[in-house]
Amino acid sequence: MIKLLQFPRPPREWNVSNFSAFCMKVETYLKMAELPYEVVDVIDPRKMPKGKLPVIDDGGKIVPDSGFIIEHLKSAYGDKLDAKLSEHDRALGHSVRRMLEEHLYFILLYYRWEWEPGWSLTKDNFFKALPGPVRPLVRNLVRKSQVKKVEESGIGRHPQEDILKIGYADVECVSRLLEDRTFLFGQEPTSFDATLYAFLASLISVPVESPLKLKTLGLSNITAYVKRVRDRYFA
Ligand SMILES: N[C@@H](CCC(=O)N[C@@H](CS)C(=O)NCC(=O)O)C(=O)O
Repeated sequence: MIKLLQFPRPPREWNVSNFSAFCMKVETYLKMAELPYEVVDVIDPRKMPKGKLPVIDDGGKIVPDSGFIIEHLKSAYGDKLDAKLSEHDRALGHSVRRMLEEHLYFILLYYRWEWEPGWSLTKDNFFKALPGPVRPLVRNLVRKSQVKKVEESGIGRHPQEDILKIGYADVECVSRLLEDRTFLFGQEPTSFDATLYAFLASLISVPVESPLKLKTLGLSNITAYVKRVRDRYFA
């Protein structure tokens, strides 16, 4: 059976299957594609081939990176989710995916690791699987490295009101593209919905009450979409 290596699950009140949107993306894809899998908890991503999670172990074949994982799953088990997509929709899906994974991602990191109210929740919840004595040291080191990523991405150089503005522009763009459809491209999910759900839920379902979350909750098609995917695949 496919093994999905990911961070240990967050507490129930986080309302998401993983702290990491990339891990959620792969798990959502596996569910949408109806591929059986089991989860393996990994505490230290530095031991992974690319130093990051998620990774899958598919019968001994180790595949890191959510994008390459989905490519592998498509070629090994067929591509029923995306088979009917037009070239135009594939290109559009690709652009949306990149916007969320390579841009909105750093804004989510900012609100969880740098913004103090978010950090106080991350600090108390993300490190629970670590043995007590090493916890304070590790969490400070990890925070430092996450904040460095936010700064180096350029997001952390903006004042807070601009971070909200920049993040909301992404979410509003998704809302306009989604309109009132069930999934991004119609009645049935595609692999792009795995990314969309993972990043939107990571923003609005978790208890980090960021200004971006509060503003996004005003977009009714986004909140309905997140609820719909969650009810269908993670009930
Ligand atoms: N491009 C990768 C990104 C994965 C990623 O950034 N994972 C983060 C968690 S959200 C991670 O493992 N970070 C650990 C680190 O950078 O030390 C993918 O699509 O899987």
